[in-house]
Amino acid sequence: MAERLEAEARRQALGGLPGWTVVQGRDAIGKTFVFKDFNEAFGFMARVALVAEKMDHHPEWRNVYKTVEVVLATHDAGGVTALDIELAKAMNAIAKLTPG
Ligand code: H2B
Repeated sequence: MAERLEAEARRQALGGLPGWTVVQGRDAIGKTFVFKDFNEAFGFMARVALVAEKMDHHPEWRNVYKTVEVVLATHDAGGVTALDIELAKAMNAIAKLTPG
């Protein structure tokens, strides 16, 4: 099972992840993605869902119109692991591919 990242390792990993921050009150990271419209937001979610399923690592997220609020944590480990960093990187890459 993936190990929880220590605070310093997590801080360092977040340095390479534009827009991602530590979530207040729990061991998790988060980012709010804002797209052009609902179509772009949902397209992003659909692409991410395929990656998440392949990784067997799934986001906590909430969509309101063109905004997608994402929280990543590894539930089995009770905190942030390398899997969350990997999924966050994939999300940033997919968001860049999404026009708008
Ligand atoms: N997603 C996340 N974010 N954390 C997990 O610990 C996790 C998961 N565990 N997706 C996976 C599924 C596990 O429940 C299955 C059985 O592999």
